[in-house]
Amino acid sequence: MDIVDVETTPFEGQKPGTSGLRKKTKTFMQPRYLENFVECIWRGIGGVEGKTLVLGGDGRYFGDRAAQVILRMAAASGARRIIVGQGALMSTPAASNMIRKRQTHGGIILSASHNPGGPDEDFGVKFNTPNGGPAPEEVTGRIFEATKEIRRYRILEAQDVDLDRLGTQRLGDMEVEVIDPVADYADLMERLFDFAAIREMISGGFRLTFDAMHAVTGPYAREILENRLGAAPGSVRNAEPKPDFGGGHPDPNPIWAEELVRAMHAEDAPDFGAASDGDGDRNMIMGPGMYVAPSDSLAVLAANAELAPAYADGIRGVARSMPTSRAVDHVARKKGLECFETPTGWKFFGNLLDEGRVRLCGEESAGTGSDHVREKDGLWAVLLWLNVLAATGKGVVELVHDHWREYGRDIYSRHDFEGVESEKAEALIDELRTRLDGLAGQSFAGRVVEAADEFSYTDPVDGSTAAQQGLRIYLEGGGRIVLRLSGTGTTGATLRVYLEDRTEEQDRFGVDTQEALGEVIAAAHEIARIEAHTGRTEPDVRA
Ligand code: VG1
Ligand code: CO
Repeated sequence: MDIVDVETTPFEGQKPGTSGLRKKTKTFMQPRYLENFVECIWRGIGGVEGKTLVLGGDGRYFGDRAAQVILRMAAASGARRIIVGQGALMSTPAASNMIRKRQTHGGIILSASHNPGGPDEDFGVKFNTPNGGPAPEEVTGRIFEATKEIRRYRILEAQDVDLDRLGTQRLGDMEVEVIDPVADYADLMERLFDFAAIREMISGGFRLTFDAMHAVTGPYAREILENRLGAAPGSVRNAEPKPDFGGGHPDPNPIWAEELVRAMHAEDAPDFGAASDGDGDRNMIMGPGMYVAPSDSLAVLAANAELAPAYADGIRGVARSMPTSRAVDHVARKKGLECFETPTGWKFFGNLLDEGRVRLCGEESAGTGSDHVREKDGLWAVLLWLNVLAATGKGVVELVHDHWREYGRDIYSRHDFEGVESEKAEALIDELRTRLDGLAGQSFAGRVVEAADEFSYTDPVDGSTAAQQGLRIYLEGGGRIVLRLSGTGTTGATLRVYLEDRTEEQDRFGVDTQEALGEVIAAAHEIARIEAHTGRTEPDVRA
């Protein structure tokens, strides 16, 4: 087996976004594109010689090929060992767990998460650091700098490694350890939660359905929900990971998880419904006839986490991304917990979790997690919900309504305008930025602006800063509008408009979210001049 140095030239735009480098699959499949980026990961982390890394992915098209390339490149650059999930599969939270458990130097996850997969869709590469979390901006910055200068990379000429065969093989001087990607993760879940109580609830007739959306969580959910917790066979739907996710978007929101939504609105709806995304780090929670907004889910979990064994001694503090609703803040205030507001993206929770300042975190985009790993974790959220339901004996709807009665309701929705021309989306943000200072006191669609600013963040642990993280407009009466551009898309720009209003009136708890937010939505359109800039009047997704 020969090590070859291949000459290359830089590709433009290999800048990791909110969560890794995401591009069209065909972009990644161009000769040298993936190789350049991987070589730059090695350079960004100070080389890979003698190191042990974890490698996994969400099973999307090209993941198996990319895994072979990464193995040959790691072997050529002197890595000691790669721990890889069988079939190159491993969910993002399971990879985070494996990185921590085996005390490796980090890991690579091949995923574009909730983006669709296939030759004409998206692919992605994420690097996670030794704490199991997404690389912070300092590291991704070094990787990006390297992509601008790269002139050669190193790769081994060799046959494919058999990634279906469990056990350790050699590739050149490197060890490739193929592991069952599910077992360790399932064991971890069993240590965190009261499986006996959940099993008893299920055997007592509690029915659940979990939609894996043909993505990576299928095998995990089958093992945990059906095998270990006794849910009826078939409770996990779309459980077979497919390279194109069965043609769908593996994004657990009411638009893309429509099959689950239908099941949960049927007359004989199960007691609990959930879905997860491509790489298994997101969750959507439903009760019979009810979609639980992720921001509410975070607040409900923060209020009840102590009911699960892992959190019985308290959760110390909580953190939410800035656009996430302030529902969890009310819980924190009442329980005397520290509460942090961070920029979008899980990497910003890492330091707070490492320092033990917070134990629970969440994002409005259906990501919830804790200090058990350093990624958001879809099945973890499902299991914490089940643990809380088992411990309280309440149903989902009752639990949420009780929560609103105690803490008030933060009515919340996110509107996405997808595929907007980048220049137009940027112009909208730039223009609004210049008007922010003058907004206070003005009235739009009947709502008065109380304050407006642009969010920037200083990490309380290491003092690093992140500027321009979204425009915030606070309305009198507790409403809020946030605007930012997505950092995970691959075509044009996605404008995200986050809408929120607050009510403590019990008779408004049952109202339809979009209806209740009518004024705030109208104010957002007026303030940001969405139609004038983008030509759009309606969003593509209301989450
Ligand atoms: C989106 C979400 C963000 C999430 C990120 C990665 O980012 O808004 O909350 O952390 O995706 O999630 P953006 O920049 O498009 O708004 V995942 O499940 O892709 O790892
Ligand atoms: Co994801």
